[in-house]
Amino acid sequence: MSFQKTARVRTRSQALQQRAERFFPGGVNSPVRAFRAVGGAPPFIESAEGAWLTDADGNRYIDYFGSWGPMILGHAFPPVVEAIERVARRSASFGASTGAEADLAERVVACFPAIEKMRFVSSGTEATMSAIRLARAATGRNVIVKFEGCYHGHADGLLVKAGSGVATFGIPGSAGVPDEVAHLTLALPYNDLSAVEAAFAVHPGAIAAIILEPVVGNAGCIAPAPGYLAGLRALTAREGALLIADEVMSGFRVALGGALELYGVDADLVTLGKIVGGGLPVGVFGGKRALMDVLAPLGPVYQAGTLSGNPLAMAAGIATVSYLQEHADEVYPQLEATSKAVTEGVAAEAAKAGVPLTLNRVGAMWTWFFTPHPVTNYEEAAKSDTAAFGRFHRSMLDQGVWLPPSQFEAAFLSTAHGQAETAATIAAASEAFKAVKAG
Ligand code: KE4
Repeated sequence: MSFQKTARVRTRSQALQQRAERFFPGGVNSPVRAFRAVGGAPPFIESAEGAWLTDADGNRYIDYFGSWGPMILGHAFPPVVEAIERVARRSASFGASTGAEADLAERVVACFPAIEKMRFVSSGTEATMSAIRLARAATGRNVIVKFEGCYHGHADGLLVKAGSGVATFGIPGSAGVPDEVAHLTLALPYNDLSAVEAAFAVHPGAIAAIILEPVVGNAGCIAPAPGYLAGLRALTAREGALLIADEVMSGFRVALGGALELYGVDADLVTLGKIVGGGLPVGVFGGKRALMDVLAPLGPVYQAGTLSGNPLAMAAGIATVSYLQEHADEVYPQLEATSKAVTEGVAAEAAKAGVPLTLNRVGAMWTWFFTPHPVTNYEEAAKSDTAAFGRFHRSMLDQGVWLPPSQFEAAFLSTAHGQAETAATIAAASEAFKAVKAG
């Protein structure tokens, strides 16, 4: 497909933004879409196909956020479209069980051996919120440990920032989160096992679970240090706490079986989202059978959802996950090769331009941090030059390359991205680093 170089007119997007602001705070239904972290006005999308987005003014962009992860097979992937069309003719929702739920569940269990039983929900937030309720019921404990820079959706107890000391209780990370709720969450530095040891020492017998992104995407991309995940697994097993691997972003992306497969670690509970729904609303929480059978209607833990296991979402998820399973031997090496080529090609342009850049990548998720220093936790990520990232983002967007609109997000690509997109992206970056230098 042709790569547009002309200046971009976005008058229709601007009109749509003004209209949207009448109905939605900031004109958006999710804050990051407002481009507040990078400046400029967000284009409105009209359609997408493969690796390419088309906005309301007909401008085209190479897509490197892929609906924040789900579109690993590219936009409008024919088997997914056909599956949705086929099922939609039989009604969109029943509120009763269908065979399709177990059809997708069989595939999830095959990819994530840590999941023996599961529940479908309609978002990653519901998945993590439910997993935490389950962990508290199963352990009889209330304190949760999360890590700074990890995002697990917007449930109150997970919108918590670190307290003053490493093992002191968290403080609200959002207005509307009561101190009483925040005080049940500890926010610790990622990639630091000593901080977790200290938390267990200060709060013996009180910690129900540790929840983490096994590959962080929400601070920008940060990989687990060697031995970190295994260390968390050992500590939680020793202390009688549960380990919740939030693979909403990394699941099916960094490997078919997510980070758990990639790093060879186990978890008591796993949450999934994004790719498992193929672009439709699906979240999953699951784990060992004995843990999951505590859920209603079998046990005392209540959890429910009107559209849980929705037939259209199941169809899109089945089409996506079954394609990944059947073609894993070519899909993941291809994603790895394309990601390596484009991320290192752009990093080479930064070096030529004298722009400090640190590339963190795990498979087909990565971040170019605008800092010369290594980034192994959120504190180090936060030292990035976000203004420089903003200039980079705006220049790339104007050249037809749409990156996630925040330094603290991961970029993604799909099997639809190929050499043409890689070459165009590197060429655009060469120009964009001039804009970064110009300040
Ligand atoms: P949702 O409730 O947005 O479906 O999932 C929450 C969630 C849970 N866990 C992880 C690891 C996640 O990355 C997410 C959501 N990711 C963000 C992207 N950083 C979604 C984008 C948005 O908020 O609009």
